[in-house]
Amino acid sequence: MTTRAQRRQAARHPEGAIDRAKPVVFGLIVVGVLAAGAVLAFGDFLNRPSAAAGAIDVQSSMAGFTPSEIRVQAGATVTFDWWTQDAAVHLENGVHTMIAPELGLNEALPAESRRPVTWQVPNRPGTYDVYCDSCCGGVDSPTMHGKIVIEAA
Ligand SMILES: [Cu+2]
Repeated sequence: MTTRAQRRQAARHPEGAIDRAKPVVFGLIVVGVLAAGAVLAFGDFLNRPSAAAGAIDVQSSMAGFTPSEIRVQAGATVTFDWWTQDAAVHLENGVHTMIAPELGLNEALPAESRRPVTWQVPNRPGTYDVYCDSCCGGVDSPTMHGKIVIEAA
């Protein structure tokens, strides 16, 4: 039997309400931690500035160029939206490179960065080799080679 005094005591010390709220608070903390983890994991992607209109997304990594085949129009001016997530410690001189001597390309990309590379495509349709010479065996490694296909305009 509950006395009036006991009910007053319960009103002043609502431990029961706190106990009931604990699972809810715990759930909110779990959701918050997961959300923070997702932001940390995917923040790089979310923060990537959007590429200039028409820019060609090119990633350099230990797996080479992605995409490994880049198609462009002869005589066009194109922009590569070039980026890497690799750390400097894995890269000679702290950069990936993009080298195609026949095409006048010889560019460098610092570790964990992105930069636009604007390139005047020669008016010479064909398939050309492009390679990175600053990681993973460089020009001697098949992995570090890509293709640039110049299509007749
Ligand atoms: Cu490289």
